[in-house]
Amino acid sequence: MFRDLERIEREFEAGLASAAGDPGAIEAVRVRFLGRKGEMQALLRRFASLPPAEKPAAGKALNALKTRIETAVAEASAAAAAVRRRAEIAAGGLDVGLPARTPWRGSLHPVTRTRRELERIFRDLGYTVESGPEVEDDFHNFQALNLPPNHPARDATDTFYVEGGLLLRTHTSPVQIRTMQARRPPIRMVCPGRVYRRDLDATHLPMFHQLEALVVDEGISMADLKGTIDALWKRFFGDDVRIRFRPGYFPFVEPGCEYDVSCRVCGGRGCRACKGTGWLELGGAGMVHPAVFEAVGIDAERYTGFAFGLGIDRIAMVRHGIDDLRLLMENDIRFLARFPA
Ligand code: 2NM
Repeated sequence: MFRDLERIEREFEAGLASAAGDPGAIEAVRVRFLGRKGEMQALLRRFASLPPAEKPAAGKALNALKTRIETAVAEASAAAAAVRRRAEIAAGGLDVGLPARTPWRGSLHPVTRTRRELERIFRDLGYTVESGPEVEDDFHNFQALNLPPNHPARDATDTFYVEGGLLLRTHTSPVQIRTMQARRPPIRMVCPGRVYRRDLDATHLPMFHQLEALVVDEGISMADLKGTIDALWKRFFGDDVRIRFRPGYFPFVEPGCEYDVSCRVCGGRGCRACKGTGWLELGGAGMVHPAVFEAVGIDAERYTGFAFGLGIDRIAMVRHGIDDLRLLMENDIRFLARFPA
């Protein structure tokens, strides 16, 4: 028995030494000595049939050898694993420089970004940014803007009316009326905000975003209007943009016009975005009607002014190449995440 123990220990030491560094060979050594059909199991079976007097000493030696083998196998496995890991790193197979996953950051809505960009341009030009109520009265939304009592825009099929004879503003112009009532010229202001109309189809939503500009002072002319619109869109789209003005009618201006910018998608050659015309319609403009000044108590003999408007949602779509208005309102995070920062 004891001679066998010594022989097995020698064979184990020799086997483990030749397996060093090779995890597969070390496992084979473990199975050969500690496995169910291994050398130690064979010794244990023989131990059971020893005479009782020999058992204590033999058991002690058997346990010592088993512990010795288990410890040595564990150490050899750990050493082999460490050697292999160092070799993998040296070979470049394990990229310890791989960047961590970046955290989700969130971003501003394209309409918010466009509104802020426009506000920045107007602030730089010396304008104030004003706001006012979205639930308005008839005077500020229609009457002061020279819309007669029977004007179709006042119809309940076009305007949302709420309790108490109030309504949801159909443009941001009532903010300009309120500002002219509260302050004397010179006035240079813009008012961005939500407006509401009873529309719903592929190109119209019942709520959208407008920005209107108003300048009132002595000697303001149509030339100031054209120069300002030109400066705005050159700053927003770049110096290569071209602008054109067409006659247009709005009750609150005289003369009135609509204005277009050369298509940002095709450069003016004609494409789907501009319906082949090479021009994008951006808004209306004009010289403030004397009846508007009269409604707010500004002397129309002394002062003149210009005003113009634009749709922020439409500008955001042109700016970011978005082809469906509904994408701006669904707040689908997969869409919004495409506009970082
Ligand atoms: C537009 C187009 C033309 C406009 C005029 C006024 C006011 F209050 F001064 F009379 N506010 N907004 C105006 C003029 C708005 O947007 C299509």
